[in-house]
Amino acid sequence: MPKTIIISNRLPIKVQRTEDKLTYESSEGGLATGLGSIYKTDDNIWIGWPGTYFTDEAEQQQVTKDLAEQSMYPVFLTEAEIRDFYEGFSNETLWPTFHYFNQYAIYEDTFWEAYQQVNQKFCRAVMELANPGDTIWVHDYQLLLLPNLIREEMTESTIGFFQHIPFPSYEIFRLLPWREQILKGMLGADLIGFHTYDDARHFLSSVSRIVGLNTAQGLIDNGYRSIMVDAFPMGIDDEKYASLASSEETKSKIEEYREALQEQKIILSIDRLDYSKGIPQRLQAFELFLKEHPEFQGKVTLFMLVVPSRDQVETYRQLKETIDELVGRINSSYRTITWNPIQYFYRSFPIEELSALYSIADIALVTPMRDGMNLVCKEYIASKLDKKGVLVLSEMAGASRELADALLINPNDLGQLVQAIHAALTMPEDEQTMRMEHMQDIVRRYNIHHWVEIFMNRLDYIKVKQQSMATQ
Ligand code: GDG
Repeated sequence: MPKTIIISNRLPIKVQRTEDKLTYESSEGGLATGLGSIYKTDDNIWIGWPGTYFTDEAEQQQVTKDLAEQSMYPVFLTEAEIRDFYEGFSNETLWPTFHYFNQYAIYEDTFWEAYQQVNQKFCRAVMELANPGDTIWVHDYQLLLLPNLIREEMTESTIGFFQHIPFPSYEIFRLLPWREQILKGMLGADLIGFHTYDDARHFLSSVSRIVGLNTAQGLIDNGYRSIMVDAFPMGIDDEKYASLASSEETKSKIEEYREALQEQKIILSIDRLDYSKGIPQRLQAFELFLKEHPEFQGKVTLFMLVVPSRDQVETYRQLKETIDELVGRINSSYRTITWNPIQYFYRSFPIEELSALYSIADIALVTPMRDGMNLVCKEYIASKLDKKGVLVLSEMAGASRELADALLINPNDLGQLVQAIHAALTMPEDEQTMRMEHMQDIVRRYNIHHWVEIFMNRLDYIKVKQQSMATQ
């Protein structure tokens, strides 16, 4: 029976070696939840890196055997591969370029070599498992070459590709020395999906200008196949966040926080440490807000969670320093004996505490400079059981295309951000409810299960279309 093979850089599980024992901890990420309905059924399987280095052959065999019971198949990567392929080409070349921070991009041949080799390694893993007739779904920017590598081995296969981060405009993308190889790698797929129409449009423009193919109406004709390009805005598991918000554990956390915070209005900000997230700009806007609206001093607290990430890399280390300094400056200028304007945490939180923070936050401040989608804002909406609360959202996040009832801002416009914070804090409750209900409707309707279903249906559709075109 034909099966579906999901491939991403990381498996939805973390395998760890503690002393001489192996432990397996599932990841509860949105993608894992959505694709769970696929890879956990029939003979379907998920291929990816298990998150730890395994060099011993017996150990590799043990991990492979254990993971097979959970429908997963590991690709073992070495420390050098993670350094050059993942931290190097993926995160220091592609990530900055695709988020319009090309001044941070490193163009390094050894990174590119490793990127090609690891994509080939993933291809070999696919070849060990794939049969003609299987459906293959490749995820994200670490594996841009994989669709075509698979196509060269199995010409007739059905391949979908989804990119979770933005696709930049042609003027930015063409700065990459390996732009043509990257596009040709992606074009091995039959269906190429992005979060927004703008990302899809930028991709088509690069294909037409760099590869010289016809891209009319979102269909690319490469002479052999029609390749479809479209937007598939990813959703979340809304029911999970709603039921977490009403769980006993979350409720007791809410009580604890409420008691500590008394009547304070809460503004919530949650990101991984990254320059694309606009954290310093957000802090500057909050500082300006306190200055321009002194009546809110002592009455509002910014809860800022920054999840540690890549802080050994120079750009990230500097960003962390900038944030530390800004928080220190604002808190020392405005704090009183009984009030601290910013509660700053540089660590990650258990999901129940996250849920409690979503529940009590009067405002979610989601202001990235650039973001593929941004799931935090959707999780905030799904957690609002009382339908109160305001979302302030950057126009530069993919989610802004769907969530028109948020207060949309340009993260570079500090004045506008200050106004939005003020408007959110003073918004009448009935307006909050009306906006929240509209947004909850969207988050519910276009949830993660809908996303998976619509992508898979479209992949079937393009294969049928290709066949009917071939017989014409
Ligand atoms: C890529 C794209 C796109 C955060 N802090 C904690 C915590 N989180 C969880 C959130 C949320 C996730 O991490 C972050 O969501 P993102 O949307 O930023 O997703 P990424 O996977 O980082 O990024 C992005 C996404 O792919 C999906 O296509 O939206 O644009 O960059 O789920 O809840 N979770 C816990 N503790 C924390 O402290 N437990």
